Amino acid sequence: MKTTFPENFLWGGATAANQCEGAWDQDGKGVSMADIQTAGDKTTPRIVTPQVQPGVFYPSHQAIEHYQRYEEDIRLFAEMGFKLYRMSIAWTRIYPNGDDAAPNPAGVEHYRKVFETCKKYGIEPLVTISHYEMPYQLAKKYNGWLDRRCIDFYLNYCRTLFTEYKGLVKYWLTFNEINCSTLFPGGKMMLGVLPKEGQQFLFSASSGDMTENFQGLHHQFLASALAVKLGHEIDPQYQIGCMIAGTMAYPRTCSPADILLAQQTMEVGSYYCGDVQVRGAYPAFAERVWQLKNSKPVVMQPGDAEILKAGKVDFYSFSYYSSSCVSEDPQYAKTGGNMTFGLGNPYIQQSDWGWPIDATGLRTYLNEIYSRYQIPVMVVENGLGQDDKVEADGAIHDPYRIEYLRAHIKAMKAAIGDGVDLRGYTSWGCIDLVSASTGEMAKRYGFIYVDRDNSGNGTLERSRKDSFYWYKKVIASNGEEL
Ligand code: BGP
Repeated sequence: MKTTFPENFLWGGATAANQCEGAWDQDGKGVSMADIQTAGDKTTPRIVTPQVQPGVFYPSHQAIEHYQRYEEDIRLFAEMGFKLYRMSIAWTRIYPNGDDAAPNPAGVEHYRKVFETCKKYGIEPLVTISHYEMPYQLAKKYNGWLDRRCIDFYLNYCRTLFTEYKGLVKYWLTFNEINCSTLFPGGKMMLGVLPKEGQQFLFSASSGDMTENFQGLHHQFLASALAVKLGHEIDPQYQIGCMIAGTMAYPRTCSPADILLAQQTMEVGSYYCGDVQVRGAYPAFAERVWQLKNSKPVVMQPGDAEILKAGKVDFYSFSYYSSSCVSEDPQYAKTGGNMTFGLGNPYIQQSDWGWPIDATGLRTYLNEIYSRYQIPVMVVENGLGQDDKVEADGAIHDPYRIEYLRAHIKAMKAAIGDGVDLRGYTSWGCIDLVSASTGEMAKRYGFIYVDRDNSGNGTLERSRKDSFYWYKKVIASNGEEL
């Protein structure tokens, strides 16, 4: 039994453009869906404003200025020994409105420089093509992914990326956490749908009509499949993956009803999207999912099934933070937990932001996925969001983060021992950045501290946390020194 990481294992870290770049309106960039989201916190939800409003603080607008400081940041990643840097391209830097006739040359050049810098430091980029930041104009003019025309706009964008960065990039992900729109009605915001005047998308609302969610998602599936096909035509070396928000659903009790519910939760949460993107067809249980999730059946056009079949991904990637419990028993349904993570689990602890911490669940999930799909797997997000304290001497001691990551890396190692073909690991927010769910800076994931607070104050100076030196050792020893 193998219990070590493979020799060429891809260690690294992950970011997303809208959470780190800033420079939201520079060098021809258009407004994205992320640019109209206000800051929230643990208890205050982020608000999506109908357009960019003067005097409102939007955390993505400056973020941590990775746009200006990418060189310094990549140098720090290299110092830790990164082999892989997962990052995303802001669609609105390449096509500011989404439906422009030609790409924006300044945007194209920017990412070329970023990739060249990665190359200089021996880091392979892993590029998310769309990470929660659809061009605002596509939302406004077309209602986002509810309109099939967005497939063509997305493919134009992909064609530009695949052609311009041939030789500089090998790994691509078509959509970040594509399954999020299946989870709750407000997930349609991830599909580029704007709330109607005076309305808000509530991520805590678990009921409501989901027909638009599933239809918009169908269009993304088609776009993803066509992108995979196109990418392989442009460069057969390209490795193009799906990206799913992965979470293990456990039955809260051993009642058969709870076992069934846990299975169905996994189907909605992971396998519905995974099956389409990996196997190239909707699963047999699709109709039950639509029924369960209060959606009318997805409308397919002639030829759609063939498109899905011809665009199967090369590898399965996912984010993993937590597991959740589900139960039919109203006794548990009433207690603890939130919508996203289901019911509380008495066997596991939660983070300061209420996210359950369950490293064993990562091993279980890896085994589930690999035995189902039998294609290479990558963990492309994982980490602990927690605030850090800067000591008087400038040191930042973050043993809690090291403990979290150590446990999850051990779980991956065990999964490799189980036989899982795991190729890479990019921990989330390798440098502190804006939180997607709350818009805060205080929810820090980084090995690198960034001096900036929730209201946008700070020097933006970077400093190394204890976890920086720890992760460097982990990489240098290929996961042996934990
Ligand atoms: C994932 C997103 C990331 C990231 C991460 C952590 O769902 O793909 O963009 O932000 O979650 O979440 P948060 O920033 O809300 O703590």
